[in-house]
Amino acid sequence: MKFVRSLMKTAALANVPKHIDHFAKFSPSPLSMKQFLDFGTTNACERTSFGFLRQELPVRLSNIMKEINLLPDRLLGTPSVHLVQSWYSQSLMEILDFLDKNPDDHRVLQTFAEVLESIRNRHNDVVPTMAQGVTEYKDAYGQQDAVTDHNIQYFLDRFYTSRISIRMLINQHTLVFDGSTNPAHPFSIGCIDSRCEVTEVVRDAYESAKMLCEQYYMGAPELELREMNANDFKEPIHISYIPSHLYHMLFELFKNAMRATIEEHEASRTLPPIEVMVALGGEDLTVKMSDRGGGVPFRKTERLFSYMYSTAPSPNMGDKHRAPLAGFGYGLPISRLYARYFQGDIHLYSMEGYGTEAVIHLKALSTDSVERLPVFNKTALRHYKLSLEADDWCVPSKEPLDLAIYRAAK
Ligand code: P4A
Repeated sequence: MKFVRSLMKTAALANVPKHIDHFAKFSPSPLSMKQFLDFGTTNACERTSFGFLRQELPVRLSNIMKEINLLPDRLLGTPSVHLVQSWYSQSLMEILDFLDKNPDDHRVLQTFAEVLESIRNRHNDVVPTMAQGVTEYKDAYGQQDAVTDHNIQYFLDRFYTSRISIRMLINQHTLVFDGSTNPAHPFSIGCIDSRCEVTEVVRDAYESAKMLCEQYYMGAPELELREMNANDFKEPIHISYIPSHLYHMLFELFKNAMRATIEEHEASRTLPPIEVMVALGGEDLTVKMSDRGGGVPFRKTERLFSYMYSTAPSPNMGDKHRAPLAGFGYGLPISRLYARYFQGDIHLYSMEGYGTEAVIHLKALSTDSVERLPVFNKTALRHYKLSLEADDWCVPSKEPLDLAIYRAAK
């Protein structure tokens, strides 16, 4: 019986490419924060959510699976990437199973929620596993050329964004419809907090980073936190947002700021504080974190967001054996994806010799916070077809030009 079932699974998986081709023809449908909120409150209907997800999840999965297939053969051929691909195929097939199921049957809805949870768990280690593939590729072929570097950056940005969005859909469905409400968080709708107090998240992230920092070094810089709510001077700033996403970004930035501050001021007895300013206007919510950690040269700031330059987190090692505050995992690139996912961004302004300002820009309005999703189309395809052609900017030569060669012959 077990044999027959595994045989049937294998046969079903043989059809995966056909399903991928079909669902990748559709563009993903981005949702706004407001739609997520309405869906979790006024329009909460599990049948509707089921109907949406059994179409939308295959579309999002298939769109990104098309792009995995376009990776360089030497990366596509690594065991890590194969493993990730097999997870995606398996999850796609499990959702397609529900296409002919009746939404009015509550057992169907129950199983669907369970399947979504097991899919989420299956994909828990996608980031370190993919990173492992990139490491294997780097070790085998050395630090690559600028084109490969660009292609891997392009792919992983899209791939991880897609994953963030799929997990967001799964989390909303399973949390909103699990039948329980959390009295401690009356404004929570799934993983969204419709009144997310930004300075509270700043303080939480600071405290966790401070704990790590004190474990590793002997102290930690203080926090100086200010806020400016231009819409209502007396109210603390709150927006509709996913607190865990904001926490992730802030925690990462605090770790970097602390590390830079401590290493820059090792010799002296006092540490300059980390200053955080939170501002709310009509359109933007901005968080600026300033440190006096000495900064990095402008030429190198781009590398802080590069997957190829980062020492990737390893799936076996996890975070346990790494030095705390090691940074340079995928922390910064992925933090920027969280910001961009709802139309925000993260910018780093470093002044070498002084310090760094990290700025998180987010949309203040739930109608402006719309998912930013990759779509597989001809334009995306062209990015992978970029080859090693000559650059259209001159390469500065290290050798001084010998102007004597232009001297007119007598
Ligand atoms: N100066 N400034 C930063 C770093 C240095 C910095 C730094 C040496 C570099 C790598 C790193 C952590 C810190 C900062 C704030 C930032 C980013 C970089 O947000 O002060 O490990 C990844």
